[in-house]
Amino acid sequence: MTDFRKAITERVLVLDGAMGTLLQERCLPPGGCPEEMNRVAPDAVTGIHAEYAAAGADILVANSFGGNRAKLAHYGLDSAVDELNRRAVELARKAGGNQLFIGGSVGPTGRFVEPVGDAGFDEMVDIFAEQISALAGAGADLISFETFLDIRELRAGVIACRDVCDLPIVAQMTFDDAGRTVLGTPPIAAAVTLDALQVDVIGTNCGLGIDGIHDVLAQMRLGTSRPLISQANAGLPILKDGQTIFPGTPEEMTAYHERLIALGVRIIGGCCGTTPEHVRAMRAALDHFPHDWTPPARRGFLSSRSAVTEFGGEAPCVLIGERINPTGKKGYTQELLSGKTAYIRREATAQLAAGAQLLDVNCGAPGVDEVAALERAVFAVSGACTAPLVIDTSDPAALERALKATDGKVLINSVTGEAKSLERILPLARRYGAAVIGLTLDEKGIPATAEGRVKVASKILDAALAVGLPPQDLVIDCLTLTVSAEQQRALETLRALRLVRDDLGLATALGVSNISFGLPSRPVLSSAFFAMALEAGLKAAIINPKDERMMDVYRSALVLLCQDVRAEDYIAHYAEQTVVTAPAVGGQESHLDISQRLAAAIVAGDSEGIVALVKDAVEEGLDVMTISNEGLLPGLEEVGRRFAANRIFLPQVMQAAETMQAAFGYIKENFAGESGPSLGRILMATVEGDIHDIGKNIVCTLLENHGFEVIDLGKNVPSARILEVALEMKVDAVGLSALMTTTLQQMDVTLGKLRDAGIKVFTMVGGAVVTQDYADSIGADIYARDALEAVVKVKAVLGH
Ligand code: THG
Repeated sequence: MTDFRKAITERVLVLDGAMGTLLQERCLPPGGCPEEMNRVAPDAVTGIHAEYAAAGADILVANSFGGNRAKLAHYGLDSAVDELNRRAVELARKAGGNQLFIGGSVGPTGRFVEPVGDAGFDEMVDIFAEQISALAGAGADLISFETFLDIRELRAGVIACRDVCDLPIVAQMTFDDAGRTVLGTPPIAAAVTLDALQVDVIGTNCGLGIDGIHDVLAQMRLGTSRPLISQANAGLPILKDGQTIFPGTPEEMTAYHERLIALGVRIIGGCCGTTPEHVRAMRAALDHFPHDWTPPARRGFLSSRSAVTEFGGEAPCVLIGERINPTGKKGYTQELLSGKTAYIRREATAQLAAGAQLLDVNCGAPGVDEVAALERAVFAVSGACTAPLVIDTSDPAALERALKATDGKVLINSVTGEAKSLERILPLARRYGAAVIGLTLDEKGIPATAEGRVKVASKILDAALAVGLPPQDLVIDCLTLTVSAEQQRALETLRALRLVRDDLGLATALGVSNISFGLPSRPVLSSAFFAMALEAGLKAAIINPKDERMMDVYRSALVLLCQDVRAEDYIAHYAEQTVVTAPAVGGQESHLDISQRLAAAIVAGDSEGIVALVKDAVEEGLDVMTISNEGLLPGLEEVGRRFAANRIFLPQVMQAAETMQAAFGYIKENFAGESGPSLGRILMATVEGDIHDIGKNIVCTLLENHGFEVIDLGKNVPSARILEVALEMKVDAVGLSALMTTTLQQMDVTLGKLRDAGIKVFTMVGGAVVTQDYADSIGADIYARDALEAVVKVKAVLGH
């Protein structure tokens, strides 16, 4: 059989259609375990594979999607991981023989990685490694990650896969019609992160019809030069006579083939609702087009969970905020020693507001446990903002912990030309999918001349290429030394910038403000050096963006270097501004009244400081109703507005909710009975057969924060139980959640039973696959597309 990696360069392959929906029609009982069918109904599984093979599929995907230990545990099958995954591959192989490629399917665990959830990163890697070992051991030709919503969980999966085998990796996430995963990752950020992990094929499955999938892939193409995969649903599900129907016809699904091929899609398959009939049509349609595709040039990007920043190449110099660094900062050093994160979160947002695009995170100070501190800092910065990170440490152990804690593709700061450093750091960059700054110094120190530094840079480049890092992911720091010591070295640094760019073709970085150590009026000198370095082609500047002199130079230089086209950014910034005022320093919040400070703390997610603020408010004579209605709730409403405007994402909302809970926890404990009457009692549940509950849990938290009493029945809840509790507890509303198309009907069933029993309550439905149309069709009172909308709508009917 030909090699899979070679095959996708030669032609576009057809991957099969849905497994789950067909199993349900044929053998899978409601709420049953799909992977168990590999044991109890092997002929049905092989039969489905055989139909896809006959329809012309090149790749058959084994029935192993939920075959990880965490998922199988819901059915008491966690000890059968090896058996069920092996059988999955064997059954597909039986139908496909050696002519077809067999893909091992790997889906999410249903758990979330800390700090969002309770699963450790290493634990996640372990769970995936167990499943993938079984799939690889049984002879799978590739591993296909499908339907991931959490980029960090997918990172763990890919890393696990690389640990246990060298099979080709296909990595797919699922996006909603607003263009993000449920956890806030847009297609381009997913593409950048997965590209850095060096998977073979990047793409998307499920969630959308072919038109939406095409748009997602067009976005992904901007962030990667790798082959793409398309697996659309057969349209969006509609409900007809109590059955979920996927209305997409084979013709609709093939209408995008030409555009997909032009984008570099090298595998076309289908997700929910796609049948052998669709696959036959996809195969036939492919014969109408040439399959040639030339990958675009690779560009340099960094990513966070929710955003990307381009660097190097044609992109203008990026600004890296330097202020999360204890050098010369007593307050921050103190905070590092005490394990707190308020300074970090405040400086993260302040530096971005001032114009930084990336944030350097440095926790190295005497007496600080850097391994723990750096992880804490990464979580804190990721929770407070959406900027990609630069991890600044010389401790490899701290670096590795931080690399596990990050959500995207970070820049490692740094490796040196010393053999020991190259050996330790570069493999970490490769394994965790990071770019890296190379410092031009080696065992002999910093070369005095520009030529000497280029020589070290060249050695770092060779070592990077040898471990498989692409040159776009290496940035050379030509090293700024203070001009007060050896004056002529500043010129050597500037010369080195040009040589590294012209002779090695690499991007360059500098810690610009080092230039002025030991001299008065440091910003004057630093900003002049900055201007010269920008002209010499500097691509990444580590600076203090709150220093207006530096920002003035930066904005001006971009105009002069033709990188701010038509001076648009310059004009936007300076047109209105006649007098340049100094930026506010420290204690900016002191002029706000206490209610505004409470609201600001909720928005900032300051879960550590909120209780002290509530105490201050009580001391100022505010009663708890006022604290809640004029401080905390307006803060949460602002969070809602920012979320709706795509300015913040789910992790930030959760951090705000946690802050809210800390405040209410304190109030409940100390002022029982004073916080006012409950706004209503709401029963919440994920319906039977569905084991997803992150969305529902967020709704519960926010409803509680807004003064409702919530009875949370958890996940996989039978309709009879919902009925019983609704009656017994006299609830005012029932909220139901479902994340899978296969469990949607349970909503209809449950609402029907409530009506039949004559229980009059407001009903609310939500979840990834639920739409307003569906909610209307089953007679639900409220449809909410996210947790904040749920709160607004419930308040409108129950709250006063
Ligand atoms: N190259 C690379 N990384 C680096 C540096 C570099 N990381 C660290 C450093 N150099 C860049 N970061 C800083 C951070 C702080 C200061 C300078 C560079 C600084 N601090 C003031 C002091 O020490 O007096 C305090 C100023 C304040 O309070 O804000 O100047 O070269 N790759």
